[in-house]
Amino acid sequence: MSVPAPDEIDSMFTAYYQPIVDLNTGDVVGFEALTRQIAPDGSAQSAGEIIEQIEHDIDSLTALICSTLKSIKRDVVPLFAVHPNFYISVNIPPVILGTGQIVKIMEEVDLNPYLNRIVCELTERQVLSETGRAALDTARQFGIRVAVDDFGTGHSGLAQIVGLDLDILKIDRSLILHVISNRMASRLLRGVVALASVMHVRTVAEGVETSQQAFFLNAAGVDYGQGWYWSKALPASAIDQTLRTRYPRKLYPEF
Ligand code: G
Ligand code: MN
Repeated sequence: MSVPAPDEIDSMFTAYYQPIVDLNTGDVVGFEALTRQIAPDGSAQSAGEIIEQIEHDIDSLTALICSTLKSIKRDVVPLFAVHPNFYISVNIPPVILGTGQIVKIMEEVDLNPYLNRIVCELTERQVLSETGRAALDTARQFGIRVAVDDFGTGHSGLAQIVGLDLDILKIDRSLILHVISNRMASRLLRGVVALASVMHVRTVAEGVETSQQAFFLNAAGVDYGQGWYWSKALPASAIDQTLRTRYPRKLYPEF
């Protein structure tokens, strides 16, 4: 599979949006923008493999991030005035942050008036360069919030986040998967919640699939959840209605 050229990217991909839900109230507090590949029949497909290819080419990867940001500008910005409290989260690879250009990229796609509604998700799986750290500091001065993605999977763990001004910790799905069935996983989860509390950051549990998990995570003090229990990633046309929805909180089982 060859890497698509930068000028092919816009027509190949689109963004879908997965809701992030307040575990106390069931309100939708934000969405994560996720890349989908447009298939020949027009349907949107997972893009994992091709994104791995694109990650090897900085120009194509930059074009892909710009394309996602352009989708956000088109799909989400018109809703900011209607729904004044939700945020939009976007995955920014460390190599892109490493160019130090993130605020400039936001300007290029005309998102700079909305930086306070944007969260940059930074994966913990790849190492962030010094330039990337400086870029994040600058971005925060402009009002962008920063989330550490996939927390709990990185090799470097705490070393990666020491000295970063963070707003949100996203707890990796691999930990959430076992919180009900495994005593150590549930203790570890409560440890991460304590860590987030002393760091004064919010927590998002990723990959929540069952009501039992949602119940446990809420009881353990996790702020927000994201996962198939509430919703898969949705096309842009569903965002407005989803923001008017409050997911039922009382459906958690008694056990
Ligand atoms: O690492 P990141 O959070 O960016 O990855 C999001 C990926 O996780 C998406 O590809 C999305 O389809 C997938 N995903 C989202 N919610 C769930 C879930 O509840 N369960 C599982 N298995 N995957 C999920
Ligand atoms: Mn993410």
